[in-house]
Amino acid sequence: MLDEASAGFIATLAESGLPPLHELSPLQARAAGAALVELHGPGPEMLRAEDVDCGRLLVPTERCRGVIVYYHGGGWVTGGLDEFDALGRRLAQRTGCAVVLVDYRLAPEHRYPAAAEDAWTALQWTAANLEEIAGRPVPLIVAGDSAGGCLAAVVAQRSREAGPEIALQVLVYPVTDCDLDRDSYLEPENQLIIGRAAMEWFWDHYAPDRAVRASASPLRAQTLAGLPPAVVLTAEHDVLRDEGEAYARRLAEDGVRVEHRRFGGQMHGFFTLPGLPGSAAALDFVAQAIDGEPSHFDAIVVGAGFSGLYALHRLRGAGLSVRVLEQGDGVGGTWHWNRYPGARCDIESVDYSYSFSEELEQEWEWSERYPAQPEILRYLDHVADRFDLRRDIDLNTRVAQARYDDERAVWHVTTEGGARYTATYCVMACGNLSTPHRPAIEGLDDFEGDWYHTARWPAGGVELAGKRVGVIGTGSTGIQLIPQAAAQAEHVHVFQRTPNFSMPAHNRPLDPDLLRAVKADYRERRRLARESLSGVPSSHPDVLPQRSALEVAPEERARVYEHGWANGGIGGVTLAFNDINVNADANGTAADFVRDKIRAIVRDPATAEALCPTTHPIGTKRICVDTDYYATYNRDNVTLVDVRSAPIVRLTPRGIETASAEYELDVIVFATGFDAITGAVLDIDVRGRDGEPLKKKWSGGPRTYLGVATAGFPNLFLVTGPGSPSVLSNMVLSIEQHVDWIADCIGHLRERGLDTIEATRDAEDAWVAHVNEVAEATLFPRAGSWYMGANIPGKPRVFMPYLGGVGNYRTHCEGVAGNGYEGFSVTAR
Ligand code: N01
Repeated sequence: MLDEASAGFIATLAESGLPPLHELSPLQARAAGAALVELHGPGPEMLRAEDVDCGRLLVPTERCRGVIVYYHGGGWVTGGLDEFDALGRRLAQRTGCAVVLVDYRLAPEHRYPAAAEDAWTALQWTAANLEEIAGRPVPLIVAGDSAGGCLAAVVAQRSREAGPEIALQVLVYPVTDCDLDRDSYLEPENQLIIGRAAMEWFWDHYAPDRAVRASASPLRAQTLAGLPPAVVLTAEHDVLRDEGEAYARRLAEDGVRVEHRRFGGQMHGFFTLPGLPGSAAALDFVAQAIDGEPSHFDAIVVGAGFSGLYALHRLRGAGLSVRVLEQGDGVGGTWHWNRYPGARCDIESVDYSYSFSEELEQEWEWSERYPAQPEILRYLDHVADRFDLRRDIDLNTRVAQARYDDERAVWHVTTEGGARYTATYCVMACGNLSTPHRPAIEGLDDFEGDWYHTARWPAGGVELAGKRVGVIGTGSTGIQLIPQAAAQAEHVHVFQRTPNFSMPAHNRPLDPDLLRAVKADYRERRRLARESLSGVPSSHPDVLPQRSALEVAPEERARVYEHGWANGGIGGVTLAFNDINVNADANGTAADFVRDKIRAIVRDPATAEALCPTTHPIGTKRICVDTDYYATYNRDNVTLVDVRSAPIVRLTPRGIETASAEYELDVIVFATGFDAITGAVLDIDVRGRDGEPLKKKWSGGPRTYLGVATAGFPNLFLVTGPGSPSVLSNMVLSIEQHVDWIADCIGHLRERGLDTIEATRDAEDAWVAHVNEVAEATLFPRAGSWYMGANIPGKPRVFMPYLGGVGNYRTHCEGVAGNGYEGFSVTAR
C-alpha cells in the first residue's frame, strides 16, 4: 500500500486536474514536469553552482569525496537542469560529492541515440575535469533516475571497455528494458505518476522502434560481468519496478557487487520529491553506499512471516530502528511460499491469529474453521498495511551472512546481493519450515515434464487438469494436496514411502454467531491458550482428560475416540486420554482406532493396508489433518505406489522409475518437506564470538538456552528456535510469546545502559539436558521424524522442539526474565 505522504501527494495531483502525461504534447509535458518540481522550492546553498559545457556543476560547501555524473529522469522527453537543480544540490550536500547535472538532448526532437551520446560526452568531460572539480583525485560515480538511470547504466557498460573507471553506478528506479509487459506494468496499483501508457509514450518519442539494443535497453547486454559495483533502488508501486530488479539480479548473477533495496509504500518519482519521507531515506541509502558504510539499525530482523512482522511492530514500537530482510517478494513467510492446492492451516483460524491488537482481533473476519492459505496471506498483508510495516521491510533480500564483531559489539549482516548492514541486535525470524527439502533423486534434469516443490509453488498456480501427475510425499502437505490434485488431474500416482496418520478436518464456514461469541470473549480464550499445552484453548490443563486410555473399558474408549474423530482436528484422538504420548500400549489403542477408520474408508483392502501406518506410534510424527484424503483412494484416477518395497530409482525423461516399474507423468510434485527448525538459520553463515560458525557449534545438533539464544552469540535472538515449543504448538501464539520476551529483554538492556546479553554455557547445557529429558519421557523419539532431523540425510538426530507445553514454558521464561535474566550474562562497555 502506498504510504500516507505519497497517497496525499497523488490526491493533490488528482485535484489539480492535470491530464495524464501521454495525453499531452512533449512541450506541455515539460511544462507540467517543471511545475511539479517547483512545488518543492530550491535546494541547499552550494560552494559552486555554475553551468558547464555538459550541464551544471554543483560543488558542496564542506568536502568533496567524489564526483557524481547525474542523468535526470523524464523519459528522455522532459526534465532539465532547472527542474533537477534542487535534487542535485540535495544529493551533493548529503553525499559530500560534487554533482554534474547533465543537460542531454531530449526526444522527440532528438531521438535515440542522442541522449546516450550526450551522456557519454558528459562522462568524458567529468573524467577530464575530475581533479579540478574536487581538488584531488576522487572516485567517479554515475547516477540517474528513471530514464536517467537507463543512461547511467548505458554509460557504465560503455566505459567497461573504453574507460574511464567508474567507482559506483547508482540506478534509481532505472529503465532497463523496452519490454512493457512485465508484471509491474500490469498491476493497476502501480499506475502512479507514470503508468504503462506514459512509458509507451516515452519510448515512442525516444526510440519508436523500441531499440532492443543494450545501448537503450541495458538489460539486453550479453553479460554484465566486469561492470562497476551498483546500487539499485526500486519503488514498490512503480511500473519500472520489475525491470530495475531484473537488472539488479542480472548484475549479481554476473558477479557484480550490487546493493538493491525496494522501497516499500513508495511510487515512481519519490526520489526526486523532497516532501516525501521516502525521498530522504533513499538519499541516506545512496549516501551510505557511496561512503562504503553499511546502514546501521538497532535491530535487523531476518524474515517477514508471522514472526518478522510482529518483531518489527513490537521493536519499532519500543523506539528501535528496525530493518526486516526478507528473501521473498512479499510478506507472509511460509504462507507466501506454500501456495499449493489445498494448503490450509490445521489450527483453528480464531486461534491461529495475532492477539497483540484487540482492534485487529475484532475487525478481521475469518471465514472458515481452518483458514486456507490465501486467506492467511490476505490477513498478513492486511497486518503489514494496517501497522504500516512495509516501509521497514526489504523484500527480495536474502541474508547470506551474519557475523558478530566482538570489538564493536555489533552484528554485520550481508545479503546475497552484497548489501551490508550493521545492527546491535539480530533477530532470526526465519521460520521453522522455510527451507524446502528436495531429495537428491537422479535424473531430474532428464525429466521432460514439469516439476514443482510444494513450498515453492508458483503464485499463478499450476494447470493440473488433464495431466498425469505424480506426487512424492505423504506428509501434511501431500495429504492436503492429493485430493485436490485428484479432482483436476487425469490421473494421480502417489509415491508413498511411509504412511502417516491423518485426522479429518471437518472444515466448515465459520458460523457468524460462533465468531461473535469468540470475539466477545477473546481475552479469556487467549488466556486459556497461553496456559495450555499446545497453544490452543482445547489443550488447557483444566479441560484435558485426566484418564488413561488403559483404565477405561474398550467400549468407553471406542466411544471417546469416535467422539474425537467426529470432532476432527489434530488432537482429536491423541489428546483423548492423558497417556497416548507416553505409554506405548495406550498409544496402540489410538493407532488401532485410526487404522480401523482407514480400513473402513478405503474400499480396496490392499490399498487400505498400505495406507495404515505401522512404523511409528501415533502422534510422534506430526498428525496430518485432511479433507477426504483416504476416500480419494476410492477414485479410479488415483493409484498408490509403495516406494518402500520398490524404491524410486531415478527420474526418466518420461516420469518416475521405481525398482519395479516406470510411471509416465506430465507433472511431478515434490511434497517432500523441509530441513526443519534449524534449516533456515543454518542456511545463513552465522558467526558468533571469535568468528565461531553456528554450523560448527550445532554440528552435533542445535544447542540453545530456552530456544531463544545460544551461548557465544551475543545479542542474537531466535524466534521459536530449537528447544522451544515451536512446531509442537500454535505457532502464532509461540511467536508472540517469543517476540514479546525478546522485546522486553532488549528494553531491559536499554533501560540499564547495557550493551550485550548472552546465554551462559551452563544455562544452555542445563536447558538442553532438560529438553532431552522431557522428550525421553515420551514416545516421540521413537519415530524417525523431522522433529528429530531424520528426514535430512546427515542431519544430527536430536529431538528439537520442547515438549514441556507452552504454559509451563511461558512461566519458565517469565521466571528467567523476572530473576534479572537468569542464565544470561550481560555487559556494559
Ligand atoms: O513434509 P513431511 P510436509 N522418496 O516431511 C516423503 C507442516 N505443515 O511438507 O516419511 C519418497 O512431513 C516423506 O516420506 P518418509 C506440518 O508441521 C502443516 O508434508 O520420509 N518419499 C514424507 O512422506 C508438517 O508436519 C500443514 O518416508 C520421500 C514426505 O515426503 C510439516 O509442515 C500443512 C522422499 C515429507 O513429509 C512438513 O510437512 C502442510 C523420497 N526420497 C505442512 N523424501 C498444516 O497446517 C521425502 N519423502 C495442515
